[in-house]
Amino acid sequence: MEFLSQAQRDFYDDNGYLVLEAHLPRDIIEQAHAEIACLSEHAKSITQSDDLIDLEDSHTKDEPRIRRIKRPDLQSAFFDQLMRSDHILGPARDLLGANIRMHTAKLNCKKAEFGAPVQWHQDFAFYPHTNDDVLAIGVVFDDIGMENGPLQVFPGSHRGPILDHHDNGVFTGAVDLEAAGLNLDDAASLTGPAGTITIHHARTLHGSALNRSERDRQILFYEMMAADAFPVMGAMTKFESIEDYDKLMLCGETTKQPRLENIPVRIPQPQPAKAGSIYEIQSQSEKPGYATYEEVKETV
Ligand SMILES: O=C(O)CCC(=O)C(=O)O
Repeated sequence: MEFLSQAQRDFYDDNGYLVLEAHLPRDIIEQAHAEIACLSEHAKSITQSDDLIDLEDSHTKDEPRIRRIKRPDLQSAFFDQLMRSDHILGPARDLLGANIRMHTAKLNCKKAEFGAPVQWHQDFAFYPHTNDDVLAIGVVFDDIGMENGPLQVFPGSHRGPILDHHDNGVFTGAVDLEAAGLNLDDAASLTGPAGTITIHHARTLHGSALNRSERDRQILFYEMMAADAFPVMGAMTKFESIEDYDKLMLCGETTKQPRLENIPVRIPQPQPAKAGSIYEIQSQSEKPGYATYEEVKETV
């Protein structure tokens, strides 16, 4: 083990998630906030989500409301370097081995006063792979408590099935907890101060509520996998060619030999009419889930 203790590794194996409190130094958090402010400027010039930014439904140019900064690693050298640093790859190597490829990166802003929920889902339902050495590392840039929409996970769900993420025969990326026999009270809430990192397995069922508080909850998710995990046909993994796929390597050696494991998989197809960010995909789900701003705005 390079960074994690055996107890932390065992906890991750048993529960499908791990929290490393106050893992990043203060100066990185301060710099991250400055970068986010810079990348957010673009929202003032757009009225619809584009390749750089996903907007809340309530967004206007005068009152910009950013839901997600897309591919912060491509928009900012700082976020690219952070992804490649030992702060992130140290724990990742302990869980995935020496050879790691990135999947994607996204900064979910969940801004104060009604940053959107992310409905319950398993990442593996969006991007099934030949083995499940696949995870997401969340870098927490604001203090997170119960009031500002912490990431919530069902411990041990990474060992269970891939649940139904379809509505009316179309992939809509959300799970109905009750239909799955689950109770919200059994979920763990991943709270902690700015600088904390969360790690969740791609099969772990997770989501997060509307941010009803006056404090932002910004988390940057770096998704990655063992280099020998290859996407199964129909997965929402994007790359143009095998050469491009190899450019996604974060450390170690690439391979052309997928490791095949006997794991549960579902195919996220057909895609819904509005394919885009998870927020757009899940907006087409009819399943019950976390309350949205549209549902609560009359009461606040
Ligand atoms: O922002 C969150 O709380 C959850 C993020 C997530 O699961 C996703 O973007 O796929």
